[in-house]
Amino acid sequence: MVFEKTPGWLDWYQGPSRPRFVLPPGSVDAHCHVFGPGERFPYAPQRKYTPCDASREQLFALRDHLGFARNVIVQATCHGADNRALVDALEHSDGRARGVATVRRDVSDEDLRALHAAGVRGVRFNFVRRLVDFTPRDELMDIAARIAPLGWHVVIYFEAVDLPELWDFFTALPTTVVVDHMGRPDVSKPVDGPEFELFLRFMREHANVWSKVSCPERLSLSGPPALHAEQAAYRDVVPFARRIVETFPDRVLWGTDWPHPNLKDHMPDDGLLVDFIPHIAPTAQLQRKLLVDNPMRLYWPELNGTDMNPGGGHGS
Ligand code: 0GY
Repeated sequence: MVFEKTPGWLDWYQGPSRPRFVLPPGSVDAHCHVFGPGERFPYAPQRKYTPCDASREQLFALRDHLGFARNVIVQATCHGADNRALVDALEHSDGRARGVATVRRDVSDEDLRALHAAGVRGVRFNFVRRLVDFTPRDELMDIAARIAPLGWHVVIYFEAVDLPELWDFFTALPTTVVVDHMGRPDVSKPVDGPEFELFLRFMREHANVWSKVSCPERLSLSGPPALHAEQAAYRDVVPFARRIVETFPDRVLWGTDWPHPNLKDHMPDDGLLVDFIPHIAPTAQLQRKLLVDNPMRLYWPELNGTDMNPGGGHGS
């Protein structure tokens, strides 16, 4: 089937620069996607956008170019609860990718076991209104109860203004809970203001809550500087991400978000995104936790204590 991408949609950045920041050996890109290709893995009828194709081969080439060792591939809404593209990518990753799927309440135990065998370790619940239709909370809670015994976690995606309304649901989840993109703070508001303080309280009071300190390109109002200028790219996001990394160093993850769905004004150079990392995780110890120790603990716990670098990364 041939799909026309949503008008205004920007293609992902061709020929990304090589980052100046050298990733620690064994680093994990813990938030990225595959899209289709639509001809093989059709986009879901209920999708809110049609992306450009972004294949597993292209994702793995980016992984190697940037110096990552592994990927965590997150099911995007354009594929609905059809996880075939995700599973295909996991199965062709030589064990170097794990996944976060989307499932419905009627998923069978056999389906869950097959997803687990392919490398899925979590489900994603999306509350961003422009991306999904409403799913009743009791349905989501049933799913969480089904996946908890597998040792999986729940990834949640929401916008900061919706946290008060979602608080009770989130804090009742029985698993580790991973927040996408810091709960999308409004970075025009103060980092010490009540909105971001609520997010910090969410993490402080609930030790099962983790955060991805990702997507500065989505959150920034200041945008990127000229390529590799000394000034940090997306500098208005730095205080928010850095606060989370320094306060909760053992519960943070980082990812490129390649191929960057739904960006219409500006498409980031993924090399420049990697160069953002030392601004939010300024020490080697914080960088290692963010990029290696934390994602490995969550997604590859069985490799704990072994050589975690499978040959990828500049440090290999
Ligand atoms: C992201 C962000 C977005 C899209 C999705 O699943 C999705 O469609 O997550 C967005 O539009 O903000 O993390 O990929």
